[in-house]
Amino acid sequence: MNKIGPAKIDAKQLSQHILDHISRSLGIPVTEATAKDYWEALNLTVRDLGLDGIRETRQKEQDEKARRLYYFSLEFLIGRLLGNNLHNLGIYEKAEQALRELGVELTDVLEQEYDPALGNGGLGRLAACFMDSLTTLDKPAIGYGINYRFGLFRQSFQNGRQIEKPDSWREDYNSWGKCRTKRKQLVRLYGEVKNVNGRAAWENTQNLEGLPWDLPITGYHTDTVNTLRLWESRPAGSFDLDRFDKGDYAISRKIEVLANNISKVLYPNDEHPEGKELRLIQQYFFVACSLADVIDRHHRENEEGWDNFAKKVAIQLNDTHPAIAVPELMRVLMDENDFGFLNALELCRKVFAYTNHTLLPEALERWPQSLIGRVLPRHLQIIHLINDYFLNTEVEQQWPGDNTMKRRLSIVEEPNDYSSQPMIRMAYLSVVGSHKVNGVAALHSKLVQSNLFPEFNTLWPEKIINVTNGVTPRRWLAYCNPKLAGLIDDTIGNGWRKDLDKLDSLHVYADDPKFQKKFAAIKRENKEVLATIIEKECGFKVSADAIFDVQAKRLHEYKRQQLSLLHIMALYRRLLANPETDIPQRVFIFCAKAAPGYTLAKVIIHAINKLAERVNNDPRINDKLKVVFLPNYRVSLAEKVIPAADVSEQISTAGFEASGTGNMKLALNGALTIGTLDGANVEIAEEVGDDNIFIFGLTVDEVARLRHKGYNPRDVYNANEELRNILDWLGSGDLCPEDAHAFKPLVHALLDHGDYFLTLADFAAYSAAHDQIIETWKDPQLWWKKAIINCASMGKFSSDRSIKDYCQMIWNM
Ligand code: 26Q
Repeated sequence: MNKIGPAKIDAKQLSQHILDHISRSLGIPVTEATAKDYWEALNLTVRDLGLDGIRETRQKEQDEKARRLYYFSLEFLIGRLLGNNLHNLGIYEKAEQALRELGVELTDVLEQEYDPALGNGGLGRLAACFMDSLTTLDKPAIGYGINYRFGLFRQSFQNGRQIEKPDSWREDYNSWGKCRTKRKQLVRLYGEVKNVNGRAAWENTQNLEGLPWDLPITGYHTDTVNTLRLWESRPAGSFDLDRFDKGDYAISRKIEVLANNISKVLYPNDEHPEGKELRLIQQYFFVACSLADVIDRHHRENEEGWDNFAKKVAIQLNDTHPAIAVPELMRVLMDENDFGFLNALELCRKVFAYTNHTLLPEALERWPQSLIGRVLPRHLQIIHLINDYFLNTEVEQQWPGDNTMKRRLSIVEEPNDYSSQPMIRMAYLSVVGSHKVNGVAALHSKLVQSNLFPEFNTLWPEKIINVTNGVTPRRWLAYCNPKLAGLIDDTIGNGWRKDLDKLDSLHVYADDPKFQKKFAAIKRENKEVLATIIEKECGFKVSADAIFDVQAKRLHEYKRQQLSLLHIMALYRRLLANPETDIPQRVFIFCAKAAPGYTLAKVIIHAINKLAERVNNDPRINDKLKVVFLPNYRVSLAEKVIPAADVSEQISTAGFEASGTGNMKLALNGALTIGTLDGANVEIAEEVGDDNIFIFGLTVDEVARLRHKGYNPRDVYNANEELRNILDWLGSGDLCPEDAHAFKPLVHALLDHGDYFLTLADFAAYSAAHDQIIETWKDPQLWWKKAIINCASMGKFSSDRSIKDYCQMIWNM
């Protein structure tokens, strides 16, 4: 297509491009084009604009020679792209007009797009928000990840139980990304390390290749276009092997099968990540391709070669999933480029930084040493080199002769009660190989310093820092809630899209009855839209007059969906006991996928669904209470649920939720939070003020004290009659007569296995907080005032602010 920048393109030209793509790219007569075909044609048009933008951005960057950020992440939960891209490029209305002239509605066309589920949840979505912000702030950045053939499973329910189906999102998708065959990379696995003239040579490897797929990342009202480069694995074709040692080039059947499988499926975030060989290979595959690509590009763009590598390259490791990048860069430097060990380590420590997203000890990645030794023999050697230097020089200097400290800090964990073989601690490898380590909310970072890595924090007091997460206001307000965005534009102008602190000036309208009325009316319209979706998905009606209480996040015991379950059971019983009580109608809306192997999480889903069935069909409670479990939570569903929420449930056990980002999106859209002092809730409370949030439950310190004292859930059970009745009911089989034992594991976890997440301990406080919500709801002026204050106070939680923090404190950009 002829190059015309998005700013100058008009509706006529757009429709011409669409028609061209229908006949030439899709090869069908326009008369036969379906909505899906129009989507594809418009998407190709926008992709062309984006690819032009990438080229121009690269040229500009080369002229300016700035440092570039490379975001290494196994997940990018990007959501649907077309509508967002049209908005960013400022051609949404033009596209609307162009399609209308062709007799098609843009909104229908946008609904045709498959929502790619290339991530599990928060960590993956954060990566996507960060790409949006980097681009909007004109920061040179490339995101690197995997082009999975199957994203996170599709969820449905059968008799209330979760069913998983493969998410084959790329099938009949012609315009997804642009394959850059020229930039393919060779990846080696297995083999052995030989000493050739005093140099390590990794030989007899099994080889495959990585093909890059590029996706243009547009920013809001800027010409900058960044790249998301996702790798697909395939058997090695004809490759120029001169660059490599003469590895055995015969492609065995086994490596061919492996090569076809590496990028096949996204791993779900399991309760206990098992050391699966394919997952390790996946991690190495994408790291090896990405690093080689970074290095190739650097040498293309810089005559100085390695001399200014660290000045030009910043790599962010999104959790430990890409941690193998540390020994991989060491290997390239030492074995392929004549670097000595110390110089190589020094360079790594200038380039890498690591973000930690979890405090759950069992969620920290550890790989059996024997597995790494077999798959990546040279990397295991290098890990040992790093560890030896770290322990014998750096730790020794700080704690001379202290072997306990060396054992505690070792990257290699010796066999112990939990594992019979040495394990490689990927988090320690990441800390040792990086110049900065960050947590994702103030409280979390403090706990990373004091509980997770206290010795590292003593050794390197400047290394562990905080960068509080954020969300992009373009997708999570402007795009998903156009009516509220419009009201805000009309009231304070549209500058908030690029500077979310501007929302602050909405505070003066919090008490304004006219503004409140408009704000409330928009919320109601959004609730009507969601009610229609609920009816379609679940087959029953809910009233938009009810309080929409939303808990949307992955299912995990620490997030405590089971606490809501118990509370709703209590509400239902109270209603049955007093059917005439004058309380507002409530709809509890759950969205959550459980990892397929996480049995108890699935029991909780099953129990919520069975309770919903009972409550929703009981005429005695006069529709006062409804329970909805929307299947298959994903970005495009979040875009409908979040604008419609009145109440945001953020009720994790204090000290377990690193940050949360749904909490930010919901408050930004005017929901009031009921939450514990955990993760970013603490900072949300600081911003909105204690009067405008419903905080309840044990704090981190109280949790520690209670555990220390000895917590016995039976004591709570015995002391609280209502709770006793509920748990007995849950265990009785009454909610699930066809399988009376179905919920026993949950009751056991709560009563007999110590209630590790302190659900019962927080039950009464949670219930009391809900009572306050009810009281507030009864006073609409008060409610809408608080809702407006919530929205107005979210400036801090823009991912633009997060990215500026990273640029300043970590990336030096
Ligand atoms: C690990 C090994 C094997 C297979 C899968 C995994 C795996 C995959 C995904 C482990 C963890 C994840 C995802 C974690 C995650 O989403 N964490 C969330 O990150 C958000 C962004 O920082 C925080 O807001 C949340 O608090 C945190 O739970």
